[in-house]
Amino acid sequence: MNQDTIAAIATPPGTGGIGIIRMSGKEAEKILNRIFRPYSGTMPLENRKLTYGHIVDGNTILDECMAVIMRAPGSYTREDVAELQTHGGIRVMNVVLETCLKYGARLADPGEFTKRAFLNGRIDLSRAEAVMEMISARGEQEYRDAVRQMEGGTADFIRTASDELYGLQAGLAACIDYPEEISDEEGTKALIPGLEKLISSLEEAMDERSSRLIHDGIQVTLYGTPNAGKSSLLNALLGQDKAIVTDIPGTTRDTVEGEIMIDGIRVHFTDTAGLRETEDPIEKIGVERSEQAVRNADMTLLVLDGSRKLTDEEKERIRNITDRCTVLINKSDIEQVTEEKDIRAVNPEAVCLTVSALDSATLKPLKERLKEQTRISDRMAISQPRHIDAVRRAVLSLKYALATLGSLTPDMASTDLQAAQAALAEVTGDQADEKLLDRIFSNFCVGK
Ligand SMILES: Nc1nc2c(ncn2[C@@H]2O[C@H](COP(=O)(O)OP(=O)(O)O)[C@@H](O)[C@H]2O)c(=O)[nH]1
Ligand SMILES: [Mg+2]
Repeated sequence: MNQDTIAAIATPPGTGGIGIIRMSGKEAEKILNRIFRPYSGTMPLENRKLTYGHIVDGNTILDECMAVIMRAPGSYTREDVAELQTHGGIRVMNVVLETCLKYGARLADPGEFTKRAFLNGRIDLSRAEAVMEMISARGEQEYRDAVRQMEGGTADFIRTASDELYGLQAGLAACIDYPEEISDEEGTKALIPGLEKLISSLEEAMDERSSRLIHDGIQVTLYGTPNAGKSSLLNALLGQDKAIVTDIPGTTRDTVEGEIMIDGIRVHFTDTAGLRETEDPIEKIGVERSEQAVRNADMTLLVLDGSRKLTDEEKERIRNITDRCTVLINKSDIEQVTEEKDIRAVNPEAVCLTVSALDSATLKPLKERLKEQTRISDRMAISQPRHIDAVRRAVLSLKYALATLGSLTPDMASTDLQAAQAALAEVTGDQADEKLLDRIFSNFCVGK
């Protein structure tokens, strides 16, 4: 149990209708009683009941407010928690916070309330991380993942796996302890099917691709010759005029970015400076950035002007496309000189779509293609990069155990099963050192 009492402004910095100042710890109620005067005059406050009154420092009124005390263990942190709902002004919230500090609270570290909830056993580590994911979630899928994890989806899965593993460990221990009753060979053989099943269920549950999609979305880069219509396509895809469009080649000198949601996944577009030889030093840097954006993309769109013939440079680019690339033949609304067959003649593998930045209906097949890229697995129980890393280490140890069970003595496998168990425990925080906790909670915002 922590001894000191922490305080922080829990609402976002800025002005709003209401601002919440929160305290947690042994002194929370004592401090609250010093600075809060209920209109009814009745003290102490009723547990978990919102009460109207004034915040005061001695005889000075600081604000009108609503206050609540949630006594341990029935609170977010399992400690005494006091919350003050003041007016949501920057100055008033700071004055109230300073008054809490003056009477004995200490300013909370980022994530410290949630850290206490974890340390006091109210939530496991994966749920604590879900709180942060919930706060930072921007996409629908990320938000849903946070809900799933907050409701214990990850913790339940890990604890079930861990129980199965304990079963296997017990079986193995029996072989080691009673060699005269169970022969090594018999005993270890019996464990193999369970071990294999556990490995495949863990492997199935972690899906790195879906995890990345949920948290990072996908990066799509438009590239190609100047004037092909990249910026126009970006604007059409975003449904807003983000990039400047002119008929002067070299208009886009820096990368321009924008984001849309497809099925709850963030699709992040980067429009680039057209790729061409140039003496202009600024445009040169733009071209270098374009090349970098192409390298970093999950998916690239090579934009060609269908009303012109392909240049040698473009043919070279078509030859060099990767399987992440879709070729867009743009300007289908005017007379076409270059068509799909011309692209295929250069590279039979090329995936082509004919589009017009001026006609959003032609972008439908492109959006369908993007949609395919954003599909995520619905069987995923492990979705956080940190959890995936731990589960992968667990699987590795289980595979070592499987290999040793066949050939070496049971003692060797036993060490590997223990290592797997420890890796699983990192996810729920049943085994977590201070360093790991600091790393996780320092990413939180203050007041949560
Ligand atoms: N007719 C037609 N003109 C287009 C289309 N897309 C772009 N343009 C025109 O082509 C020129 C260059 O467009 P821009 O988007 O700036 O090309 P970028 O250099 O590749 O970014 C502008 O005059 C646009 O209006 C299209 O689909 N159809
Ligand atoms: Mg442009």
